[in-house]
Amino acid sequence: MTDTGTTTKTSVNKFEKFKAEKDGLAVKAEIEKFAALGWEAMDETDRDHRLKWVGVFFRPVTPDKFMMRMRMPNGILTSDQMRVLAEVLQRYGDDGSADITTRQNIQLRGIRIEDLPDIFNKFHAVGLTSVQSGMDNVRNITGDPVAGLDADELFDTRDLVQQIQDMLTNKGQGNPEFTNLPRKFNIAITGGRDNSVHAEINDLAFVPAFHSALSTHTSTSPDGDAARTLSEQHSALNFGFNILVGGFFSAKRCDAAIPLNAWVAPEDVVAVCRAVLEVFRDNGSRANRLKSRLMWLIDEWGIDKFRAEVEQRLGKSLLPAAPKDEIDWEKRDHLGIYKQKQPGFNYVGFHVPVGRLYAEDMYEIARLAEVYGSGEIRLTVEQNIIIPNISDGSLATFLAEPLLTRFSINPGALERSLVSCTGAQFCNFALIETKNRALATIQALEADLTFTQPVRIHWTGCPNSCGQPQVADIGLMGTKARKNGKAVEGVDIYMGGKVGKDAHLGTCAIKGVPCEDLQPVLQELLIKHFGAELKQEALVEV
Ligand code: SRM
Ligand code: SF4
Repeated sequence: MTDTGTTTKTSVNKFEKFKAEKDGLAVKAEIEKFAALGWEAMDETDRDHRLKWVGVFFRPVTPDKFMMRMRMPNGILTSDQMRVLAEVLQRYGDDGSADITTRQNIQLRGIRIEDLPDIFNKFHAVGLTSVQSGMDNVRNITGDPVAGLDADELFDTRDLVQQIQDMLTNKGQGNPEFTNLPRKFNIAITGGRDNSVHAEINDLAFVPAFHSALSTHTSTSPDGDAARTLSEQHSALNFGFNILVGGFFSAKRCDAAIPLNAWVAPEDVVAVCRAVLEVFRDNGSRANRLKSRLMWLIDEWGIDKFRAEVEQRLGKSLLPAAPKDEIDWEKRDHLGIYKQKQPGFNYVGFHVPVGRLYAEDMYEIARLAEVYGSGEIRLTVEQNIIIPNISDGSLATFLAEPLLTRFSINPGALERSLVSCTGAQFCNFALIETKNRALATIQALEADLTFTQPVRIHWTGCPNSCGQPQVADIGLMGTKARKNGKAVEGVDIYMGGKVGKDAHLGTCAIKGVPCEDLQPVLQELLIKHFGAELKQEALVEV
């Protein structure tokens, strides 16, 4: 699934070799040259790997059409930015499409290498960046999608997420300090109560927690007094974050993040991110890419040593974690109409089937955000969209907009929670086609069954788990199955994933179900475990 590039246990892998020869970010200065050369004449390592440092992904499935992965801090963009993304896609006609990703982000498809200089100029003009969004970099930083809108939130994460991105990317220009990590790295930060970001599946996550022990804490660091001063500035509230580390999915191993046993005030979050990344950058394994994610380093050192190294980089000791975090709500999906904390205003979440968008949809979303809201658009990790700041007075007209008949604010019980990775249409790791199959499957199930609750079904095309099957009620992971002695497209079925408060990962419950036999298997699981019932018409057919 994953090209490990491993040579021997002690030597560095092939990815490390090409990174040492030339830093990935170096391609930023060569875009004009690549555009003139064309994809076929380019150096293959630049094309297939280094271009990912500027968010440009060679797709072997469609070699002349690249994918571009943006950065959308906290999943927020403006209508102007959405329009520019639409404009880029529009020139590719039927070849151009976009996907909302499982990290609150947007990917564009159909991109031709000769257009890159123009595309980067357009991005720059509206403050968009795609830098450091692939390969051994920190991915899009996720935050609560209703940050600043939700009356029950404990902290508005928007500014912190932007600050972390600015630190990592030198305000979108690219930052060589963090362009050669041993492997990819995920960061999430939430100030809401429902763990909307899936904190547990990030290498580094910050979850809200009040600390009562600030006044009694004795710092052991040499400059403990300085630390105390900063923390005490915040002690009027004692609000901050407990830190989780090491969560990740990979083909070899999946683990939920574990507590660092550390609490941090909001003003120290950026410095903690920097410290953790420096420790990972300088100590993470560069031998075997299957064992390079942060958790492997934590395993090797133990959590106490890891924490001590982070504190050393930080230059002060961290307070112990608050005894309890404030994630005490079930996860919300934000679809529908909700009052904002700003009186007289609402946010409306609508469902984008499997996250797929086309240029005309994006223009329309930008228009709706401007006409009815403040021009702001938000994305969720469920691959859906929220338009905030719609006044009470304009809500009814907004809800009558034709786009909402396709992108429903109240979709069916399976449709509303459906998530899917890219799959075989564009991804060469895929073992199965996902997005179209995911939609067809739930449409057939919804036709035959009635539901009393939404059921979260996640599809992922291979064990890399981009579609997060382990967080789902029912997770479907592409595999090769056998039927009548032949290899056919199939899935392993995961069950038991729990999100929101007390989140935990699901595990594989049934292996190797051929996709063509999946429908009755899912129907049975939905009836047995999720209270679904056969409709009268379906009973008659049986
Ligand atoms: Fe992913 C690699 C798509 C979220 C784990 N992922 C890939 C590549 C780049 C492989 C490739 O070159 O084809 C896929 C690009 C396909 C394409 O054309 O779109 C890809 N990953 C995606 C997206 C688009 C899935 C989606 O449809 O939403 C998500 C983009 C997020 C973003 O905006 O940055 C995406 N990937 C994830 C997640 C979920 C998450 O972050 O919550 C995971 C599991 C969590 C994690 O990383 O711990 C994930 N992707 C992987 C892995 C396995 C990593 C590992 O340690 O082994 C790979 C393979 C690799 O890195 O070697 C991978
Ligand atoms: Fe591609 Fe999906 Fe596998 Fe990720 S999980 S690598 S998007 S097929």
